[in-house]
Amino acid sequence: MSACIDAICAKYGGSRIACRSSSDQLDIALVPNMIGLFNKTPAVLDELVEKYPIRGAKDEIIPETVQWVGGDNAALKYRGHTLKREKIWLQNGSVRNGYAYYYYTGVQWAVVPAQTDWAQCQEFMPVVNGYNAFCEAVGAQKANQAIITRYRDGDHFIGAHFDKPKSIAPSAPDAASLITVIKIGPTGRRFNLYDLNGSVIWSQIIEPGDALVMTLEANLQTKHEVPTCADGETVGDSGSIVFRSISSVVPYNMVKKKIAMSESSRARARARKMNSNNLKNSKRKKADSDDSDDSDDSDDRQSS
Ligand SMILES: O=C(O)CCC(=O)C(=O)O
Repeated sequence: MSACIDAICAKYGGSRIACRSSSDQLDIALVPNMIGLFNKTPAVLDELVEKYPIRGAKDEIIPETVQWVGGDNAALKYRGHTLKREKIWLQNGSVRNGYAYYYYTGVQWAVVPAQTDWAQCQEFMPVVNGYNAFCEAVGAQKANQAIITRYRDGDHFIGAHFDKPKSIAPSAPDAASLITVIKIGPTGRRFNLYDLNGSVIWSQIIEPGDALVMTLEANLQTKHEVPTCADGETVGDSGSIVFRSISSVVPYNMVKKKIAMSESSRARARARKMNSNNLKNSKRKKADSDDSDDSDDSDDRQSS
């Protein structure tokens, strides 16, 4: 059991989540009104929505600026599919010193420059400073990256997954690595936790301002999800801030190179596809013209 999660429960009124089937306690806690500890309210989502532009389907991501990226932006799409959510990426320090790179399934290099220094997002700084003071108080590693997600309505969701450990610092004996989800916006949303066999461990609406805190290791023993809402249920804007301690830093110029490489391999794939379509079309045309030559012949024969 994590001493850090114990400290969170003791100092901040958190309650540990138990496994439904075995009643084993997990290193996951629900903390009431975490956002209030940082002298902010869930309305921070509205502030961010009002202030920062959204890069939609046809928009370019502008490096080193705070911006929302829409789920229909080519850089955020997952294997060509629109994602039903929008995101802002922030990190500790200038990206010129490297990007704190959080690896997740389907991440594209093209979206990495959407991340920028959280010092450029003034309305967010009380949350960052408060959260890192909280980490110090409970024996956790400080966060160096935050992802803000907006779910505009009940159709927006994130499917069941665990955060991949590849680029997240592991917990140390005296410093837990936490993944902290703080709910923001005017509306609460259901949050599901599953065991790795897919059985529900916990399913509850997390109210705006409350937080779900888990160690990296507890995250790996479970899956979490923000499901779509039931038919007919009206649900307004909701969002989350997820803090992580990222261990992988990718140099600024390396990200540029990776983007150039993936663009050129995409261009090569497009050219290959076009060539093969052209070849198919010219074969089809040739076959058609051979057929029509035949039919002309037969017509000729019939008319003669
Ligand atoms: O928005 C949430 O509540 C969860 C977000 C999440 O699971 C993720 O970003 O990996």
